[in-house]
Amino acid sequence: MSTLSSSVSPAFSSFLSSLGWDASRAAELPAGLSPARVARVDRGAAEVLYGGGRLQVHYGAKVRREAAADPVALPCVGDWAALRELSEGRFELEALLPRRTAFVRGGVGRVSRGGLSGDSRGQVLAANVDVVFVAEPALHATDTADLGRIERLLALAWESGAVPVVLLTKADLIGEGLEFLLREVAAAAPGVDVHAICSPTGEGVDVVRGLLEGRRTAVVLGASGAGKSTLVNALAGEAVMETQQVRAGDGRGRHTTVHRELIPLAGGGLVIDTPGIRRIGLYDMGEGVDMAFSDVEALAERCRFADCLHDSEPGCAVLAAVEDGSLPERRLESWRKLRREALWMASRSDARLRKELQNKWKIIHKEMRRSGRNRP
Ligand SMILES: Nc1nc2c(ncn2[C@@H]2O[C@H](COP(=O)(O)OP(=O)(O)O)[C@@H](O)[C@H]2O)c(=O)[nH]1
Ligand SMILES: [Mg+2]
Ligand SMILES: [Zn+2]
Repeated sequence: MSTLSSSVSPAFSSFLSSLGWDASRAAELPAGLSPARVARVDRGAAEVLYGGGRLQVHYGAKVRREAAADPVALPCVGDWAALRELSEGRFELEALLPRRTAFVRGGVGRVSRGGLSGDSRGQVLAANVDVVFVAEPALHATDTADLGRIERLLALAWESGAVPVVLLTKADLIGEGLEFLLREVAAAAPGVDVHAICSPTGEGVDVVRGLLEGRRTAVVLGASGAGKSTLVNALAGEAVMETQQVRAGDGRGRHTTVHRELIPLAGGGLVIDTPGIRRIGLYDMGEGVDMAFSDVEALAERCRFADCLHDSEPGCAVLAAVEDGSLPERRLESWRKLRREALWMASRSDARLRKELQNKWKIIHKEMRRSGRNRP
């Protein structure tokens, strides 16, 4: 269908492929539109990488309509966009190409009065990402809270369809405890590679760069001050992102990265820097939590009862593993917490779907009544 390969210059097409564009993408591009990749989003407009440069584009009517119905449809960093040229050099973002992966967090709408806050609406933090880097400073990565944050991000990362990798940043500040730390974090991240890095000296950065080979796209997630932007700069080989200066006085850092931003790396591959997010809720979960807790899932298969809740049932393999110390109790607690939240989110989105359906029928009935009245 697409005439892309025949209609664009070699320079344009090599620029596109450096952004991760390929033949299967070309087949998805609507005829007559041009491809661009969203580098950054600013209320109602996107900055896209296009034709070897950057371009500010506004959203077309269809994109605005779909985003009003569901914020997940809003263009987001990493998206592939189809642009329509309105007049010489002026473009509009007319459509998004299907997302291969999407990191979606939940509970970002209104805050409810109940114990758990947030509603069932989601927000896409990054799209078409191949690797999710979960950045955690080595200093305090064994705190229950920090391991819990890693597990939460891993569940969301697995759910996104991308491959998660844990990066223990600021490895220079930990000293001898590193081996112990790596084991501790690995136990909270079954099936996930864990690397220690020190971005200012470049230690471990080559390993990270290697994960982007083949023009892959990564997103770096983690708390504010985790060293995300410092890593991005080390990968880029120059200061593309502003990093935190420790304030004199209280010694605490301040927020510097405000926008999520896609950065093409000179050596190949792309990385998305993000601001630290304080609260990250689960969104509609399929396998995400199960994959982040594959160790618990594997144990559960050996429980006497297929519907074992691992509470106090006889013959429970999960409780037995906690008893003999092979499964940290903290991890079982964490699994319970995330399962509960996932179930709660599912019930919320069921309620939302019901409500949307009701509203739709209300509108249809209203229109039927109106057209009935108007009939001559
Ligand atoms: N000692 C040490 N400091 C680091 C390292 N990586 C980052 N930092 C410092 O940690 C602070 C926060 O880094 P920044 O990249 O801005 O964090 P971000 O909020 O996650 O983007 C800055 O003062 C960095 O210089 C590291 O590997 N070792
Ligand atoms: Mg930053
Ligand atoms: Zn059990």
